[in-house]
Order: sequence, then structure tokens, then C-alpha cells
Amino acid sequence: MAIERTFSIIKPDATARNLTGAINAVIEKAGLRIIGQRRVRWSTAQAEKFYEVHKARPFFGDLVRFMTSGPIVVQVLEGEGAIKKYRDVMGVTDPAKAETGTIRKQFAESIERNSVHGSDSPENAAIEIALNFKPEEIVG
Ligand code: 3AN
Repeated sequence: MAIERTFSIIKPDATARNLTGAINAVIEKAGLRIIGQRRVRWSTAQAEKFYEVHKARPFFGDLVRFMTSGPIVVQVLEGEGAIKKYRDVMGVTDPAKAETGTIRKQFAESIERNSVHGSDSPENAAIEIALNFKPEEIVG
């Protein structure tokens, strides 16, 4: 398995509950390295662009409102098979179905307020990283 980079977001439900450090501890314990990190607040336009693929879904409006409701922490994570590894560490979308020890099982409030995002493919990881980070902000 090759060294990969993936894009992560610590979502507003998690920053509101002061969980950035606790989530980063799970990430680092899993062997993923945080090589880029910035706390930001997205505009509606930024959230709509990021979640463009979900535009037709019934939850799109609520998702954009939620993702712009407070600060988020955007991250670049690096490690062996980082994309799948981080998806495993996050747990599935619905925290009620997530496995013990995953970030979503431990911290998520609901299917929408599910604490973290992680890229689902190498193509999307590259797109999402480029959308959120300048090359010089990533220090591997
Ligand atoms: P994941 O984040 O696990 O890859 P996606 O890409 O299917 O899940 O969904 C993107 C985001 O949209 C989720 N993280 C969640 O916040 C929200 N979402 C997904 N499905 C639902 C749903 N059925 N109801 C409300 N929000 C949802």
C-alpha cells in the first residue's frame, strides 16, 4: 500500500463541543500524520461548491446550513493507504451504525452532525485538497 494523502474536515458539531484535540488524537493514534491544518468558517458558496455532488439530495440545504453554522477544521492527512484508513477510523455515515472505537461512534450526534468528513477516493482527495489548501500550507 502506498503513502497517500486524504482531505479531512472536523465539522461544526465537533468544534462546538471542543473535540478538535480528541479527534486529532484518534487520527494520530491510527498512524495518520496531520500535515496541513487550518480552522476556518465556510461561506455558503464554499459549502455549496464542496458538496456539489449532493446538490440533488433532499438533505443538501440542511447540510450547507450546518457546515456554515460554525468553525470547521480542514486538514490534510498522510499515511499508508490514508484514504481507506481514515474512512475506517471515521466509521460509517450514520453514527448509530458505526463500529466501536470509530470517531463517529464516539463523538457524532446524528447522520448529519457526524463530526468528520474524509475523502472517498484518490480523485476526490486530490480535488478536495486543492480546493482548500495552497501547496505551501502542506508540510509533509
Ligand atoms: P460520508 O461523509 O460518510 O462520506 P456522504 O458523502 O454520503 O457521507 O454524505 C455527505 C454528508 O452529508 C455526510 N457526512 C452527512 O453530514 C450528510 N448526510 C449524508 N446522508 C444524510 C442523510 N440521510 N440525512 C442528513 N444528512 C446526510
